[in-house]
Amino acid sequence: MEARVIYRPDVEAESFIRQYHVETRRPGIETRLSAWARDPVLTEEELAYGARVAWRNSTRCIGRLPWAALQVRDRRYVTQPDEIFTELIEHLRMAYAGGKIRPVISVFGPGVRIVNDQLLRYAGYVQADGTVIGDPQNVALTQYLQKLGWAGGKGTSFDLLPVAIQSDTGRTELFTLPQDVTQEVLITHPDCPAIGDLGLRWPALPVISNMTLSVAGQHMTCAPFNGWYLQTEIAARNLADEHRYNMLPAVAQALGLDTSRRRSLWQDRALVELNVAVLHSFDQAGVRISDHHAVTRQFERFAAEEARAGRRVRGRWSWLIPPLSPATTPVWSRQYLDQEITPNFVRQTPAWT
Ligand code: HEM
Ligand code: NRG
Repeated sequence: MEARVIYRPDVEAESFIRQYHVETRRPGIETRLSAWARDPVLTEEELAYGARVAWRNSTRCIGRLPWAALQVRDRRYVTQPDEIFTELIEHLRMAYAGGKIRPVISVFGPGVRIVNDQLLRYAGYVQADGTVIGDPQNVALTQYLQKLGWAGGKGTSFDLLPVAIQSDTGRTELFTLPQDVTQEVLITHPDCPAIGDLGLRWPALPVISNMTLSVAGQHMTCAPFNGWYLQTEIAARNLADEHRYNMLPAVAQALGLDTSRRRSLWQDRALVELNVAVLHSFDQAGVRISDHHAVTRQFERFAAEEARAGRRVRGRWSWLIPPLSPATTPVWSRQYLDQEITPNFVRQTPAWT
């Protein structure tokens, strides 16, 4: 059974409870619906299934094949920032698993949110001349954290930011993650040492912490989740984009390419080698990472499994194709229904706007 685009919480709740019972072949729909009318609280099993379906419904995610294996930590009874922070540390440990990264979501109680868009983010410091040291994408977040009292880091290009947790009193508290849960991978190239000399690095885990989990008409604003990285996210965007770390000129120089004319395709050649370097580095470090050829074939399997279950695959094609060699992947020649349904993850407006 499929969910529909609906907005009334009671309708959404009934729709989800029916979907849960049908998809998991559980009897007793009507009994559960009347119990819900008296006490509209998701059971642990319903919440876990709702979070998994929210991932399954994420139109911009190419990594959805293992949606049913998402580990769900029901922490709805936790609402205090210091207790949430302790749980975040435990989340990171469980998710990293010595490099064998596992997809995990922690669902916290009402009235709280995490200010940071991800748990592991690098500061972006604006210099007097307007240039940025660090990640230009995180300038506003960095300034907001400084306003909240963060003294700033060492001033390197890769200073991890503290985590800000906002409670329903409006108070925001800052926490620094211990080093044993903030693993990073140093980037080296299998046969170009000069690329390793650039000193590039990236966090092992993407932990998205600013999306609301919406299940059965309920909105869980503090529900950080993680999977593992796809190398193009780091190598073709974060380290490569002109408005991010803008490393292609330095990589091209390390490779000894002719950068005097774009027509030499130095940017394209540097881009491929940076992607080779990121995959090589994560593999060497024993940290799980996908590549765009494997993940797009896994997505084909996901689409086939969804079709077999009688469900339409929703997707936003422009997000699903990789930013490197997209036409070499099977997703290139597919079309998907670009439509949002619940359960799902919904973006929040930043705390500083
Ligand atoms: C987006 C890969 C796990 C939910 C994405 C994107 C990629 C990706 C490449 C596009 C990001 C971008 O262009 O900035 C993966 C891989 C996973 C994984 C390789 C490995 C298991 C998950 C999990 C969830 C999830 C566990 C939730 C439970 C989402 C959502 C987006 C997304 C909601 C859209 C984010 C946004 O709008 O900014 N994923 N993902 N993904 N993914 Fe996944
Ligand atoms: N592009 C972002 C991360 C977005 C989500 N990607 C994942 N999600 N792989 C970046 O930090 O580069 N996930 O849950 O695994």
